Amino acid sequence: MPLVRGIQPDQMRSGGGKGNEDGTNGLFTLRSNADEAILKSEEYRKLNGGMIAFDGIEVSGDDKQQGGIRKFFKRIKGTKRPVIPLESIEHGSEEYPIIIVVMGLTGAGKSKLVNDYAEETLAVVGDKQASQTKETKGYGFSIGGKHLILVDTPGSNDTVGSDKDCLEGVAGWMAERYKKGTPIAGVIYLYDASSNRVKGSMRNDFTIFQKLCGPDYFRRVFIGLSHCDAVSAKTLEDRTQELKSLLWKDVLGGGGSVWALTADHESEARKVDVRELVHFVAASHLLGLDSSRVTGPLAIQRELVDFHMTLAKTEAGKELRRTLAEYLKHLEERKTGTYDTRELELQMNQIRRDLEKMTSLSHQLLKALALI
Ligand SMILES: Nc1nc2c(ncn2[C@@H]2O[C@H](COP(=O)(O)OP(=O)(O)O)[C@@H](O)[C@H]2O)c(=O)[nH]1
Ligand SMILES: [Mg+2]
Repeated sequence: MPLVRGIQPDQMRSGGGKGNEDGTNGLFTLRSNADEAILKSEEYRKLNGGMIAFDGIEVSGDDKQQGGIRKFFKRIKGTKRPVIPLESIEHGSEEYPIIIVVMGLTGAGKSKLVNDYAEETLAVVGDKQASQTKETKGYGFSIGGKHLILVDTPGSNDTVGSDKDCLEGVAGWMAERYKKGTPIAGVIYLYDASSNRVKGSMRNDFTIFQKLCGPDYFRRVFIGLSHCDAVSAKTLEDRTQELKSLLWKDVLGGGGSVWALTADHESEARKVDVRELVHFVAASHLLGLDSSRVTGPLAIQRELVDFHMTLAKTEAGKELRRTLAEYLKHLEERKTGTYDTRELELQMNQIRRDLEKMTSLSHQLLKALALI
């Protein structure tokens, strides 16, 4: 099954119509039979304002392909996605909204994705280092007769102090939805494709993320590559191949997928538009709801709500604690031989406090959940 959606740059150059070794047509590439069925579904058509993606695109030449895709994205961009207040969604409708959570490290482009989807500035976009997103926050849309909530989250970061707050915020938000009975349609994990090596923080963050989801939820994980415009096609392809075989192996093996994203198809015809991905996640969830393949909960939701665990006891919580303890050890080692230790001491105290607080604060979380 093809796993990287949207990047087969060489195929573009060599002309359409030819199959890749993975059986795809070399353009948008995702073409397992199941994917194809989703793209052709009534659900997908409705979300896209009555148009099936790639409608009328015959794979018979680059010009024609590019023209077709431009036409499609012009239409999808021209289709209104009205922003509506969350309260009116959460309290006002009989049907569950389609919830899609966007996660990933600080600077990955989560808030930008929300804005690109809305085609207006809803979330505050930061720079690559400092997170501007302090809380887990949903943005409501009315689309194709459905309510959709895109959830922006604060990403974790190299400054370890904030990781506990991030996990707690997201886990709490998810637990609350589960308690209310609303499924989470999918999680888009954004990954900055321009960062030139897999930093320790990325490895840890993805491991914690995996534990948060649990293997049963991997097929609802959509890894989105952001910052694709900042790397060459060759680098993007090489990097993705490496990540697929190492860091993302388990998630992909469990049914997850990778998508190379762009927000602007005027200039870039090889990647997947953020709107298209969001609608694909939504449509595949809706189709699943009509069959036995219902979107189940994330591991963290069951752990917190069904098993009444504190955050520290959950798999994601344990992984975070392990990471924090390891980092603490690293700082302690650095301290020996450092003249001015004030800065290090501050960091270390912060981590110690976080490790302690993880248990007491999650008791508060459990109490809050009990009231729902
Ligand atoms: N060139 C480029 N910049 C991006 C992309 N996605 C995000 N950015 C920039 O990266 C920075 C961080 O984005 P933001 O959405 O705040 O990241 P967040 O911390 O994940 O919410 C901002 O300056 C964005 O404009 C992308 O795909 N390409
Ligand atoms: Mg943000």
